Order: sequence, then C-alpha cells, then structure tokens
Amino acid sequence: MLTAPARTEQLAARAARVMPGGVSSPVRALRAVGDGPLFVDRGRGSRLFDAEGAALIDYVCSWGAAIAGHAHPLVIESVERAVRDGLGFGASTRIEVELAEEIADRVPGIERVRFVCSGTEAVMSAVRLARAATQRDLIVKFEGCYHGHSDALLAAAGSGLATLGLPGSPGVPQAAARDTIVLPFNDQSRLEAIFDELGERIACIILEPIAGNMGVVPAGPAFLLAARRLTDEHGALLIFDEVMTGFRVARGGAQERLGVRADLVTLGKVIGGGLPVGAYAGRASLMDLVAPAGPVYQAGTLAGNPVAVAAGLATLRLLDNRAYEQLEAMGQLLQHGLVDGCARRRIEAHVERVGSMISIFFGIHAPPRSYAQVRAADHESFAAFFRAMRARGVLLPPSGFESWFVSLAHDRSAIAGTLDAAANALQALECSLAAPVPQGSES
Ligand code: KE4
Repeated sequence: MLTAPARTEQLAARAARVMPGGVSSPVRALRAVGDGPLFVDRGRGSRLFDAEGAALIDYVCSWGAAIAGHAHPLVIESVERAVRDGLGFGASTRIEVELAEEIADRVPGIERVRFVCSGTEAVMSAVRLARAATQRDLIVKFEGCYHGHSDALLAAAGSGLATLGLPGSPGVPQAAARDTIVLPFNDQSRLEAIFDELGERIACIILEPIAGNMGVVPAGPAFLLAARRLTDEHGALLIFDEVMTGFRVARGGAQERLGVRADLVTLGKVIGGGLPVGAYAGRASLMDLVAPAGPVYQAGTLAGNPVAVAAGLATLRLLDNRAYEQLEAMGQLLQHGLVDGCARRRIEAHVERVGSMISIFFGIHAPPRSYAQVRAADHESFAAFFRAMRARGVLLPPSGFESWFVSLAHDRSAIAGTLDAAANALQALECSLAAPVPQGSES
C-alpha cells in the first residue's frame, strides 16, 4: 500500500471513523489495486485535482456520467440557472418533460420514460414491470453483468462484487435470489437450454448489451439475436441495461449501435451529467402499466429532480454527431497507443474498446467474452499498472473489472499525456514481470 500524503491521510482517518470502509461506494476504497486513499477536491475538463492538489487525467469520469468532462461550462450554467429557482419541489416540472422528450427522440422504440434517482432503482423498477407485464417471476441475468445492488440482481454480478471477489451479498434472502437465473455471458447454448426448460416461466432477460462491469466485454451479435428471438418466442421481455452505454456508445445507445431492439431500457449516468438521475423506458403498452397510469407501483421523492435533470439535459444537448465522432477518435487513439506500448515491451495484453469505453486485460491475448475469461486475466499486473499510472498523474478505474471512460474533454494532449505515462508504467511492469521470482518466496 502506497503511503498517502498528509491531507489525504487525515481525511482517510476521519472518513474511516464515520463511514464503512471510509467510502460511499466500495470500489472507491481502491482495495483491489492495493493503493492508498484518494480524495478529490475538484474536477475540470479531463482532470481531477486531489486533496494534495495533484492533477490526474481522469478515466473514471464519475463512472461514465461526466461524458462532457468535469465542470463543463454549459452544464454548470444550466445547473446554476436551475438552483436559483429552488432545489426540488416534489412536483412535475417543464425540464423533466424536456429530458423525457429528448430521450424518447434519441432511443429507438421509447414512447414513455419514468425517472428515478439511480441505475439500481431503474433496473429494480424495470424488472418489477417485466414481472407484472408477463405475470411471471423468473429473471435471467449473466455472470459479470452488474445491474445495481437490488437484492434480486446481486447474484454473480460484476463491478464492485467482481472487484471484491464476492459471489453475491449476505443479507439477500434466498427468496429474493431464488428466481434469478445466472448464466455465462455470451453462452447462446446455455441460454437456449434454459428457455427450453423454463421459457414459459421467464419474465425477462436483463443484460448489458456491451458489458462494462467486467471490463469491456461486448455481447456477441448472435448471442444478442438469440436473446431477442427467445424472449419473443416465449413471451418474455428483453431488458437492455444501458445505464453505462446509454448515450455513450451512440446517440441512441447500444440499441442503435448494435441494431437490436429491447422491450425496456434502463438508463443513468449520462442522463444526470454527474447528478443523480436514472430512468427506465419503453413502449407505451408496457410503461403505461406503471402507476398512476397502471397498477405497477414505483415512486420517489427526488425522482425527476429539476437540478439533476438540468445537468442531464445540458449534457445530452452536447452529444451531437460531431461529439460521437470525437469520442470515437480519441478512444481509438488511446487504444492504439496502449496496444503499441504493450507490443513494444512484449507485454501480453488485450485492449478492448467500444467507442469511448475501453479496458485492458493483462496476461491474455484473445478478447475475453465471458466473466470466467476476464477472471483468468492477470489482475495483479493491472493493480501494479493502476498504481504506476496514478503515480504518473493518470487515474484509471481501480479495478480490472471496470471500463475506462473517455470524455469530450479528453483531447489529443490528454491522450498523449496518458500514453507517455503508460509507456513508463508498462516499462516498470515489464521489469517486474521479467524479474525472477526469488527462490523460496511465496508463489
Ligand atoms: P447506480 O445504482 O450505481 O447508479 O447504477 C447501477 C448500475 C446499473 N447498471 C449498470 C450497467 C451499471 O454500470 C451500474 C453502476 N455502475 C458502477 C460502475 N461500474 C457504479 C460504480 C459504483 O458502484 O460505485
């Protein structure tokens, strides 16, 4: 564990006294990468400034939400304008209608949108709706996909559970997890077999169409088409969890990029621009089952909060075609630089990228297509790479089971700075990989 400078150390000690693990979300504890605590003072563009004032080129980007970069002037201006009129009313506002219209305009097949405050709430609500619409209980999810921390979805999840190596979580009653079927991601034959056996009892399949919570692992086209076909054949629903991919991988999200239509879509992150907004959305015949239009209950004090919605709407309005071209170009530049850096040092690694979502898997060559294959990667080397990059002013997501995010603020100079740091970090890694293991040391 690297020692942290004074202010950070002090903050970490105070946090540990009043917060579990000293953090508000497990992955922030940096335990998986064996690094010292991080406290951020502020962000600007592609950079964060930590409690010591050190600048870090940031690839966490608030876990994808800060797609416009930190403190984008137009987003800040929109939020400032909104806060002057009050922070929230528990009543409908014009701006939430505007955001719902913007989402419906962009995402194929969306006729109704319901706002909530997080991706977890969006998924929990969409699954409840799918169970109500089909009058069935079973749900199918995939190992390594993460859909938030609601009880039914924590089984064999990605992100923080994968990072901490947790199969699930204590406190989730058997009754809650019993109706969740977990299959290997991208395993079409297992999916077909489960529908042969239980198809008439399955309410929905939920998946990340481009998984980002086990590192970046795209769903294969045939696998996605099989999920679409099987749900249609058996009267089940297909839910795309696009909390991460929504409005990141294309103007209309993964449905547009991949050309496969889902029945329900869950959204988050980008639609809040860094403030707490989630949503679930789909065709009217489904969504109009949600109260008060229908009997499926879901509610929230801060749902559609005007300040948070203002940040999301301002962010979406920055995402025009040129923006997606830029995200693609900078993502490609970063990927090619990392591939080149590993090749020069004969470090075995695979760099996966979809648009502005990217991740590196050390110790494997073939692109991983399942959680088991990602687990077989060299996560120790990733941890060493993370520490070396942070020491050189670049902050990666603190886990090999996460996606890096490129924002509109990551210009050529930010990418160049990242690749300079990577060249040094990979050199250090090469030396450590080449160093003979001392005789008699622990394996
Ligand atoms: P939230 O409840 O954290 O807003 O969203 C849950 C969620 C649902 N679906 C997908 C595809 C997601 O990626 C997420 C949350 N993503 C993680 C990052 N891998 C959140 C980071 C954290 O837990 O601190």
